[in-house]
Amino acid sequence: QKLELSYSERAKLPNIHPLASKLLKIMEEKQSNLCVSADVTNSEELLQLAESLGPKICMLKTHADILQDYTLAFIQNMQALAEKHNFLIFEDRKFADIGNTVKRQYDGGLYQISSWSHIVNAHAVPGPGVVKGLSAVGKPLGRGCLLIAQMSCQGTLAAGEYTKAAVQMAEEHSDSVMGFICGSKLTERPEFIHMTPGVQMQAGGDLLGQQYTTPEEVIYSKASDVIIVGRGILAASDRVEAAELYRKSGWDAYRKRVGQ
Ligand code: 5FU
Repeated sequence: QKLELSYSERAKLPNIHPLASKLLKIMEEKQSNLCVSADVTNSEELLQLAESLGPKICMLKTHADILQDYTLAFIQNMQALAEKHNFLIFEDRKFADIGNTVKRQYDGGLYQISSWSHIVNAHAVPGPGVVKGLSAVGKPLGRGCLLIAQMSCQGTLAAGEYTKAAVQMAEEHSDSVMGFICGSKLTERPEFIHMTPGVQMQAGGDLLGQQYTTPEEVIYSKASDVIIVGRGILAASDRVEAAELYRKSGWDAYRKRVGQ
């Protein structure tokens, strides 16, 4: 069996996106391929999560538009915690409009996402314009973008030929696209980061079509790079303990995959 490059070897590849390189270094350093999906509605609670789980994660994923009390002051505290605990912030905004509109949604409005989020994602459905629009804002700021090539939910249309087209779009815009939201590894190019939502310790789902796979399955069997975990951690009675379980499970699966 041919063993894969480690996260730290990939971080040094000559053509890697700078932010992908930074992420891989953080992952190796913190021994964590865990991204927590901090889907809470109160900004104080979000800051507490970032403070307590910060040491265990490589990335924190937000949905700024589910917060009931979003302010730019709060987001500055969030940035400070990302610095302190060395993790990246990923606003799961799922941009999906023409280039000119996503550009304005990315740097404007109430949220001013480009000013604080290291990484954002986009649907491939508009075609390359969406990537170009995001890149016009994000590139000068050193930001990165993920394309949604697959989704975790039942009946998703992001499959088959659509997924292939999304991968091709990423490969043609690798100066701004650093990876994918996906269920499994989609390209042999080790510069791209694969990130997978729909992860819990036990396979299953929720009442609205979400489908769960385990960290071991995602990282070892499907060869993805990062597990994204929301309710698996948020609904636990001890969130720090739960995050540690996911971190360890994801990291053990990675070590098994690269033969370390
Ligand atoms: F692109 C996707 C996807 O395909 N599935 C997802 O679940 C994004 N997500 C997000 O990951 C979703 O919006 C939630 O924020 C998170 C999963 O949360 P869970 O509580 O672990 O199900």
